[in-house]
Formats: sequence, structure tokens, C-alpha cells
Amino acid sequence: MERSVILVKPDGVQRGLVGEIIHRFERKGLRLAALKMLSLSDAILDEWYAHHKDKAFFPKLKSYMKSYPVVAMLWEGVEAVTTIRKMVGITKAREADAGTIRGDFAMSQQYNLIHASETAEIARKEEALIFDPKEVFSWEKADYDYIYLEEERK
Ligand code: FUP
Repeated sequence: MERSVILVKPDGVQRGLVGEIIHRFERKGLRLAALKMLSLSDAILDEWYAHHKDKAFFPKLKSYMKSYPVVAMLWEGVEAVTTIRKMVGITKAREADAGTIRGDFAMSQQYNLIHASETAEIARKEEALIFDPKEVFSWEKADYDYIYLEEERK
């Protein structure tokens, strides 16, 4: 199974959408492996958005991500990274498909509520940046027999 790192960004926390976002992933059948609130440091953000560090929007993005705490979560499932990216929608939220989190609740390219890991490899890096192994739980989800076929659940 794959794990994906989700951040409910400062705008999502301010707008009271933490519960809505958790609710969507829970209903989908994903397993919550870790959850915490934290303030992002410069060191984490520089690593997190290293691919954007030369872009004009980077300073604004960084100060926005530091402006209030975020809620970080780890959600697990078969091919969870791709599934979650589909549920989140494209970066420019006002053009995101209806039915996605950004499409249903946001209008901006920066204030787009949520971060979701882009690939499984990036997810592993992000997990190590945000979570101590002690904070990650491998509890058994009782309804898996009704969510996956046994052969799908690898
Ligand atoms: P995403 O993977 O959809 O979160 O998007 P990116 O990794 O491309 O961008 C990360 C964050 O940078 C976005 F969520 C918001 C911010 N951003 C801007 O503020 N302006 C832009 O033009 C592009 C991205």
C-alpha cells in the first residue's frame, strides 16, 4: 500500500475545512495513519518547495505557508497517491473539476486549501520531513474486506 502526505494549508484551517477534508478521505476507504497540527519551519518549506525556489511566487508562498499552523495527515491505500491527487484537483482551484476538494471549495492558485504528495517517492520524503516514525500508526482497518478484493490489497 502507498501513503500520501496531506497538508490542510492555513486557508483550509482558517475556513474550517479540516473536518470536510478528513471526511472525504475517510468515506473513500483510505486509512488514516498519522495526524497532527504544526507550524512549518523555513527548513521544511525550503525542502518541500525546492522545485519552486526560483519562481516569482516562492516568497509569497512561503510566508503564506508559515502564516498559521497546518494540519498534516498521512493517508494510506492501494495507489493512494494518484487517488488522492484526483480527489484534490488541479493547482488553480477555480478551474479544478467540480467534485474535487479544490473544485468544490476554493478559487485561488495559492489559496487552494490542501497539499497532496505528487508521487510515491515524494510522499516518502515528505513523510520523513513531517512525521517521526513514532507518530505513524499501522492499526488494522476492520472494513478492508469490503473495500478491496484480497488480491488488490497488496
Ligand atoms: P500542487 O501539486 O497542485 O499543490 O501544485 P504545485 O506543487 O505546482 O505548487 C505548490 C503550491 O505553490 C501551490 F499549491 C500553490 C503555489 N503556487 C502559487 O502560489 N502560484 C503558482 O503559480 C503555482 C503554485
